[in-house]
Amino acid sequence: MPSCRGNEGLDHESYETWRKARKHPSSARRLLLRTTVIIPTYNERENIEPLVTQLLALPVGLRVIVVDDNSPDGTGAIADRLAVESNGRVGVIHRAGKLGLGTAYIAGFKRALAEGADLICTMDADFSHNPRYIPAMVEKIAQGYDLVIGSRYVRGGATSGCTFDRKLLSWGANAFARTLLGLRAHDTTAGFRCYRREVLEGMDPDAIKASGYSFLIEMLYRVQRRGWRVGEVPITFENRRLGTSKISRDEIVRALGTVLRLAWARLTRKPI
Ligand SMILES: Nc1nc2c(ncn2[C@@H]2O[C@H](COP(=O)(O)OP(=O)(O)OP(=O)(O)O)[C@@H](O)[C@H]2O)c(=O)[nH]1
Ligand SMILES: [Mg+2]
Repeated sequence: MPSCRGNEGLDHESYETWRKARKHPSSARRLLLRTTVIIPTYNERENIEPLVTQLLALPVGLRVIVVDDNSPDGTGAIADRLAVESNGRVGVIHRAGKLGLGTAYIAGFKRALAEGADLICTMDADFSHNPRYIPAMVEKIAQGYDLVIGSRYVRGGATSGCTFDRKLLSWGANAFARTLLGLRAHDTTAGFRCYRREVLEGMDPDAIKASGYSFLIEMLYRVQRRGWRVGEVPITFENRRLGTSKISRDEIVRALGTVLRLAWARLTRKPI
């Protein structure tokens, strides 16, 4: 596809999305130009540079914010170097230690809002979430959605390279959260998301009690409760190839507790 020269990492569909957005200097284009991607990192030395490089190579003026929790493997120093080399397109938030995924997102949200981003995306550093899906997610926002999830569980979505146990855990967590909380989205635990600025502005992120992975479920629940429109774009989720997973048994138990707490609030119509 010669017309894709210089757009390495974009598949045909994503490229077409971008091309259309460029032809029509409409809301999609404006959003693509005002998008910040937040990447929380803890020990992602092998992944952070290729990921940031691919994001910056997308033919959209993305900004990237890495939120690093003083990774012992030196991820934060690599991110600092990328920031220097990026001509202001990469920012880094350094935190003192491993403070959890939820508060890492919150720190990134606050920075992105303060910088004036219109669209704030989040993704994992380990290539489970491929940057090539971002144009399609942004396009969906431009169609009128307020939160778009890169989803494994809608038609056209898939997982690749995951063990049976991992698939079962993910499927079980989703079924549990959807049933108890009445969530309409299919991939409720996905960290690959794009939020319209107004969604985050209307939310007090510090009020979110859940930390770690269950933050994602609580966030989605609050977004749906406030009546925002949630859409999903199919993605193939690829299991991490480099580095190690940070999911622990404690995180899983905490996520279970979060769903039960929110389900109780829903049952008793307590405002959250
Ligand atoms: N800043 C920060 N980032 C974190 C923390 N825990 C995990 N992360 C990052 O959050 C993202 C998701 O973590 P992963 O370990 O990939 O967890 P996962 O994707 O749910 O699990 P795997 O599929 O097994 O990799 C990655 O980019 C991690 O580096 C944390 O405490 N602080
Ligand atoms: Mg991962």
